[in-house]
Amino acid sequence: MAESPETSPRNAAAPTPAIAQRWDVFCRVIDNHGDLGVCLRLARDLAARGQQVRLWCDNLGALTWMQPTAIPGVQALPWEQSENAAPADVVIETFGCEPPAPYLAAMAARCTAPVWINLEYLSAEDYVERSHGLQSPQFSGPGKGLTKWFFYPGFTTRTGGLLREPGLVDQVQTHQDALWLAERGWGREPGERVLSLFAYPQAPWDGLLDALPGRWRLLLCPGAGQQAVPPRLRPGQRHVCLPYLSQADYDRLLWSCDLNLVRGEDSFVRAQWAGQPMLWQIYFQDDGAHSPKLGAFLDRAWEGSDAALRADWLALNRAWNGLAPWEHSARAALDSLPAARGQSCTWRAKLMEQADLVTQLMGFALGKAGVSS
Ligand code: TRH
Repeated sequence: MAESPETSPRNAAAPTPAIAQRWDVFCRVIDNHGDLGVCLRLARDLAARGQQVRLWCDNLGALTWMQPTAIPGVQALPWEQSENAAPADVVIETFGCEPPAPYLAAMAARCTAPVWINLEYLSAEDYVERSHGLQSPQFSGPGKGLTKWFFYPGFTTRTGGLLREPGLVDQVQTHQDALWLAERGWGREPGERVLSLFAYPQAPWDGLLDALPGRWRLLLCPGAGQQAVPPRLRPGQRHVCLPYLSQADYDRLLWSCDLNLVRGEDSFVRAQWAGQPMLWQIYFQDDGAHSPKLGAFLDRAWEGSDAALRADWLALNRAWNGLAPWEHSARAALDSLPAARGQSCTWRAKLMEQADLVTQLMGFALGKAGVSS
């Protein structure tokens, strides 16, 4: 990874702390790209603020497209090499991936224990505010004597916030979408709208394509959509199959489209910073836990909006997640894109009221230093 555009002077404007800290971020890739996506974004943001970051991951393959250039201050390293590494000052265990036992033992052996933080998955559900910042003293195992702290991202000021690098929304608002799309051959024809589609295989493709009003250009991100959508296109719809883009370019895609269909966690958050109407296909969970998780987010994001608009967009999100039929209300939502865009911008402004996740995480870590042993 060479220097990436994110570390341009614009983002380097964030105040660099007086004492650069050493951070170890641990990442296990489960089955998609979000685990590494979140960890990469975290590492990049920390480094842009003067921190030294080692990103330990068991599958770094996706970095070739996600981050094809180096980031100053970030080392992406194979998970197994961490077993012989001297622990950093702050250890971020993401999504409960548990660092290797030798590393934990080395943490416990340090005269001043590192701050050990478990960065949890993002949710809008109420339990997040109750759980954020709790501690878990370790009474056994290689980390015996250490304290692990739980850090929950979230959408309210009583959570750890969302990843949002300094200057991001300014960049969104000054982005030249038509030019960016046209330069890549992905632009709109007169009277046509453009959407990005990043979805899981179980998406209800026909329901969506039937619900899209008028003429659309569908920019299909890699994944199931590139096989499922082209043979199903309705009159007035055309598509482009995109390659995997860097995280930076994927952001610009989201900023450029009239509607973004996103999934999982990281693209879901990035679509909210884009301020465009979005549909979220939540990561499916066998126990059905994804349904209340989706509902909790929709309730927050559409709170205070016009009742009919809110009902339509909740119906559309639930239909897109296979949790409700494609009724008139779901289809009506896509006839109200200008109003939905207004709500997206209102929601983004509300989210801007909370401190971003890295600002909070750095403060949290500094506050726990020396407290964790
Ligand atoms: O790939 P995902 O479905 O990842 C999921 C979720 O994170 C989920 O919460 C987690 O439990 C599961 O993995 C294991 O969706 P997500 O979170 O949007 O991650 C995709 C990443 O890939 C994100 O950082 C955006 C990035 N990306 C690019 O950089 N370029 C691209 O072209 C595309 C389509 C995505």
